[in-house]
Amino acid sequence: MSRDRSARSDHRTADGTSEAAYDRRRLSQWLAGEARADGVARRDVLRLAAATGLAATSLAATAPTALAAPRARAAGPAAGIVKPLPPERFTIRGTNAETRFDSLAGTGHTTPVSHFFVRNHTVTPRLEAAAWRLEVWGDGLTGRPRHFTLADLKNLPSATRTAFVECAGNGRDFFATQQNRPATGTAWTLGAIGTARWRGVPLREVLRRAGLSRRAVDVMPRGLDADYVTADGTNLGRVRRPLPLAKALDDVLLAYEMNGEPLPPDHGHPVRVLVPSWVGIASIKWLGDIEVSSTPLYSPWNTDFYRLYGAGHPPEGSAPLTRQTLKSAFELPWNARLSAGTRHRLTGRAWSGAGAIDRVEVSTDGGATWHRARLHDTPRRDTWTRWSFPWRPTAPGPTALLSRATDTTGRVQPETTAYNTQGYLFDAVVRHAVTVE
Ligand SMILES: Nc1nc2c(c(=O)[nH]1)N[C@H]1C(S)=C(S)[C@@H](COP(=O)(O)O)O[C@H]1N2
Ligand SMILES: [Mo]
Repeated sequence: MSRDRSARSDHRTADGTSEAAYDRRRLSQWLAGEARADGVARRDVLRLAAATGLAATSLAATAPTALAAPRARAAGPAAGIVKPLPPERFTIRGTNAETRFDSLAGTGHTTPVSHFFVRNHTVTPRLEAAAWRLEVWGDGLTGRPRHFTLADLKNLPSATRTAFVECAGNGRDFFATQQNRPATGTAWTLGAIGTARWRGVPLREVLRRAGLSRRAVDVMPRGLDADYVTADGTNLGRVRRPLPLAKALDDVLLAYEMNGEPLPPDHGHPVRVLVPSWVGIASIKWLGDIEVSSTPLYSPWNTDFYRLYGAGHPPEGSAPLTRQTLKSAFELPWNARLSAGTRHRLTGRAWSGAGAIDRVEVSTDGGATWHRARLHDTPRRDTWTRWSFPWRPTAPGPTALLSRATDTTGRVQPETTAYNTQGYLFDAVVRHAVTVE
């Protein structure tokens, strides 16, 4: 009991540091037979534990060498996405669709569904809202499993939040193109992000009504889309990832509306989880059930995936990723052609998972000098801030435009991002290629 309480208070702030401490506790409990890791290879948890120094060193011999991210089996371009994906708005990447940043110019602060990126491990399932039920179950409840219809959820107190959903791998392609070290996974540029107004019921309201026990420590939402099978044929089961109880009780929504409309099929109809400021994988779509557990939980999405591996990171990988990093982007096509001698209004967006945007600077001379961009939104946490910068190019030829964001916690976009094998959390300044003519 005291262990459960300390686990809870330790990650009360639900940030990366306390998740690291909590993760050690998860691992030691697993070693003591007190945590469950269904669907995760025993050797993978042993490897984490061994490298963290929690298990006998001989276990380190089980460390696998290949941690390549599995790729979804794509049956064709964007197979399985329901909404239209016109090429002027989207770049198709396997089962996923990346938003073209230039298509966001003039769309307003929130991203219309018509422009919002889609990240699907398999395909968008077609679910009937009327037949849908949420099951909340597990030994972290005081009683039996509870079921909620969509009408039940809508009868509970609702909350609305403007928040981005951003894939942890957003910007991954720049590990290859700017840092000469490709990482495994979808080669996103900067468009694996969108911001919407989400309306739904706070997860804590649902957990309380389901009978949350004082012993609960982890909450695992799971999607109703098909099992995820890796390229080498391993079935990892349905997409799911545990959330520490502290975060689940904080600002997490079970969202049924996106930008004032019922959630569309590709974004989780009828109900998705929305975990503000955290990596996109936490925001489970097509929610089917939530396990509430009195013992720590694992899934492949917090062991093999969504940790940082590689030189510069601990051998056991980082703690599971939580908050998103800091980025900024121009709303310009790649290799945009801009006429010399004309005043152009460059526009873009900047965002951080740690706080609000404090300032954005632009360099038009390769990073030698920086100038403040004008901000067009009141910067707020969990969402992005639009900015603009006037530029009158003179010399014709190819060049690069750079933007650099700083957030209210003092984080600044660096020149390079330390490599990690799966290409997560790219945060370096991007050199956006343009041609002046
Ligand atoms: N059930 C389920 N939830 C999921 C996924 C998925 O494939 N299945 N993908 C996750 C990932 S990796 C991301 S980045 C976001 C993407 O949300 P979006 O498609 O609405 O943009 O959903 C997350 N939730
Ligand atoms: Mo993602």
